[in-house]
Amino acid sequence: MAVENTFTMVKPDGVRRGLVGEVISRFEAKGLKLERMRMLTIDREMAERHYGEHVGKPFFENLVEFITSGPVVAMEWSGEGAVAVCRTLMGGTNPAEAAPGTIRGDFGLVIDENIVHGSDSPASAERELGIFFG
Ligand code: IDP
Ligand code: MG
Repeated sequence: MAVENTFTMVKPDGVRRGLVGEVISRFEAKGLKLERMRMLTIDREMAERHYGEHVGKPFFENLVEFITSGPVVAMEWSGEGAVAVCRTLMGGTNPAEAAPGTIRGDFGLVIDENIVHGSDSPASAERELGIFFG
């Protein structure tokens, strides 16, 4: 395993609920290093770029509506195997099924509002870091 950089984001529901500190604390406690952080509100064009793989899926319109509904906190983290480690700490996509002890498992209930985003591969991380920090 090598040192990787990955992209994560506290989504608008997580910001609204005051979970930014909780998410950062969990990543920091694991030993990951916060490299860059930025608060912004995503517009439709940026949402379509970020979620390009989901264009045309039945939930896509809802997803764009949701992700543009308020500010997000975008972050870059580094560490050994950071991409997979962040995904593990986040838990499964559907919070109703995500394991207790994970961010989604502990704080979420429905798939539409699952608190955090994390890149799913080093290639996605590079692409997404380019969108948010390029
Ligand atoms: P991930 O966030 O765990 O990587 P993806 O499959 O990449 O999951 O989906 C991106 C986001 O789209 C999810 O985090 C969730 O917010 C939303 N999403 C995915 N599948 C569904 C669905 O079946 N219904 C509603 N929203 C969904
Ligand atoms: Mg994904």
